[in-house]
Amino acid sequence: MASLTQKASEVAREKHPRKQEKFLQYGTAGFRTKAEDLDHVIYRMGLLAVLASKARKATIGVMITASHNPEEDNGVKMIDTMGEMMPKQWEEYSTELANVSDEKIPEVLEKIIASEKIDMATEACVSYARDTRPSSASLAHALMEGIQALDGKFKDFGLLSTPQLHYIVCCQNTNGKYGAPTEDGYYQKLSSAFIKFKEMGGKEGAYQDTLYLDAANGVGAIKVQLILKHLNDTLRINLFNDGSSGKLNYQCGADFVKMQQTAPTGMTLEAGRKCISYDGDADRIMFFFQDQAGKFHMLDGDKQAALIAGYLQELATQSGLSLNLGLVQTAYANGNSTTYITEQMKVPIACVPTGVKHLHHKAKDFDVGIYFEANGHGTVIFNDKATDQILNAANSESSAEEQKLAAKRLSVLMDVINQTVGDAISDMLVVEAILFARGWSIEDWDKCYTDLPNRQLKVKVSDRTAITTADAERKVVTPAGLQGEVDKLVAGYTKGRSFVRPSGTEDVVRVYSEADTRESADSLAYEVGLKVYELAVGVGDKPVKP
Ligand code: G16
Repeated sequence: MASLTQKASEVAREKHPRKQEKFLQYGTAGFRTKAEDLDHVIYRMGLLAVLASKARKATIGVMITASHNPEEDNGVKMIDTMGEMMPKQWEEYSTELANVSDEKIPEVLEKIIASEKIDMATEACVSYARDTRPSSASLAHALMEGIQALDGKFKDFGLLSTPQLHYIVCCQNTNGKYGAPTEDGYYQKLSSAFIKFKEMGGKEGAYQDTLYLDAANGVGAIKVQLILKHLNDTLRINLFNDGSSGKLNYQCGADFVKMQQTAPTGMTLEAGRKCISYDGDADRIMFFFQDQAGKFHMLDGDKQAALIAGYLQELATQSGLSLNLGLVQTAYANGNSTTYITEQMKVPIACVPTGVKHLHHKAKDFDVGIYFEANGHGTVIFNDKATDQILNAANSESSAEEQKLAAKRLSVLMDVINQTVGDAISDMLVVEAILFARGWSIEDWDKCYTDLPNRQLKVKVSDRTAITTADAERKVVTPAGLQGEVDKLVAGYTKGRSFVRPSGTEDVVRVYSEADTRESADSLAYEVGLKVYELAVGVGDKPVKP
């Protein structure tokens, strides 16, 4: 064992040395920073993935992407055996391993081997993929060299969307029970379920099967064209920002649309057109349209959650099933979405900190757990009880026709959903399936509730880790006094709400605010942003008055 970990250190020194002392933290979605600072980190993630695979006696996934971040950034995250995020202790191992000197690599590896009681004779297999960033291919090579240094086996899936790799890892570790562990298997599963769902018929209405897609100049542009080939004209897509000219995520993509509350560049809006934006690695989706009066409407993760939860709840009731269905949100959820979902739909809501791992984990408390971040990242997970009940009801000879049809719809929709993680392609199909079933246009869907005006700001500070939070990020703990200031400011606005938290993917502090009017939401965000700047040692430009 010692000779193997020594070899890992030698390869590091020769080929992937740690060139600077900058501390890097495994954050909300793995490591994210400038691509040029990542070579040694990704090599080391190759080493760690081998240990994780041996510890789990199963395949581990590694995705190279910085998702919504600018093209110059890159990142890496590990995917656990069922396609989920890695547990906390593995995040801590990642951070420790990423920050030691090349010479100390054997020491850290051996400590992990001992803590996890890893049998080094166990075979290891790592599946990995990358996004379309220019830096991703060479970083994938560094990862592969890390895997090889510890004698691990690997499967390189080349370019994939992040959720496709999550899906494949889950399929690999369930011996194909969740689907065929290939990219083609993913298209087959989702598309055949979508076609089947449409064959069951929908209500007459204003539904249209045409979408206008801003693919953020990312991997989603390539992958959506592949799934379209399997969809047999059940969906039409006009593609924009397909990567042929524009820059990744630059003035386009789901994060841009959500943050700026406007259409992406490179796409012309026309009244009634149903538009969508993916982010750079296609794990988030935003819907939007322009109305007849020229006003922009955005249907974010909260509205997608409301649509999906409402329909699933209806089908569960019609099927006569007794399922505990719930929704998980974060502090970013619009106040009016929370009110609508709890008071009108009567669906229970849980609030957790930002990050898929928190939402996914909490969603497991329900038989049918729907989770969505307002930024458009979300999915639905069905536990074994729900899955069995739905499949039994769909195949039952005794139940009434209407009951059986509802259960069949549920069972087919389950296969359109990528339950492993939020997935722009899968979510697009799920939303389209529901709109088709209801006979709804995007305007019909939008009417369920009206968002409270809201604003997000980024504030640069000298050390964002100085900001700590509690109560699912709704309260600031440090710096002392900041929460009191936020409370005072919020008290001055009707329906005011605001919170502050350090980003886990960018070197900024995020400020969220909402209030009864656009002007108030903007002004509250500005005032809170200024307090953050003053009390948390802001750097660079101060927040600008709206
Ligand atoms: C990642 C995470 C999301 C999170 C987002 C922003 O998204 O997967 O859960 O909401 O980062 O995180 P933060 O506010 O901490 O920067 P993505 O799409 O970039 O992978």
